[in-house]
Amino acid sequence: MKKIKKYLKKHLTKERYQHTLGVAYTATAMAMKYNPDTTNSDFIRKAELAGLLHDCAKNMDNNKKIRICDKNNIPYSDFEAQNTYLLHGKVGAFIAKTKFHVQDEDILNAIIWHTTGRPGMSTLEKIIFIADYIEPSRKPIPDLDYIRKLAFEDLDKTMETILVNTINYLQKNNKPFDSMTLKTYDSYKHE
Ligand code: DGI
Ligand code: FE
Ligand code: FE
Repeated sequence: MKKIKKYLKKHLTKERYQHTLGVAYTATAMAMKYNPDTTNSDFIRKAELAGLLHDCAKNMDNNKKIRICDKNNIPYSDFEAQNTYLLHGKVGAFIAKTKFHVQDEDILNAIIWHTTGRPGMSTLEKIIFIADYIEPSRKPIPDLDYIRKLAFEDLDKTMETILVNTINYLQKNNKPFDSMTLKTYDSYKHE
């Protein structure tokens, strides 16, 4: 944990580091609420680690992200190649695995999918996706305090609400959708 924090402090802006700590402790609290096995705290520790690492590649140079993907056979779509900030999840998971020896697939998937989500997300994936959106230093977003309460009541309803908000935000700002964002939205909107 110390080594990871040192790396993050060095590679992230001050604001991004602050956000990262916020996601780590929000995810920790959510994991306490949704822990599937209350005889131990493995799940809680996983959430903290995934939260800490989710944006570890966020401030990386765009060309470097592409280079890392090419060199390590990490596939990406044309859309991701054009909107390279979407790649920080995949590259972040690669760093988690190679630099910090994270082997747990659930943690790696939570990092990979934290921006677009995906259909059929695990509880940990949902927690990181949601914690990213609701952590205390997030700048005001519509319905944020309603979503913060909902996050501790119903994960799928929270997913749906965040995805509706994100789609609306992208539409309003004429930003193109990643196909995975739409697939995720479709899969949660009727639940
Ligand atoms: O890295 P963070 O800023 O903490 O959060 P994030 O990784 O969830 O990224 C959030 C941004 O990603 C937000 O501005 C919305 C944007 N985003 C999510 N899905 C899509 C998207 N942007 C585009 N262009 N297309 C998408 O499908
Ligand atoms: Fe992110
Ligand atoms: Fe984030």
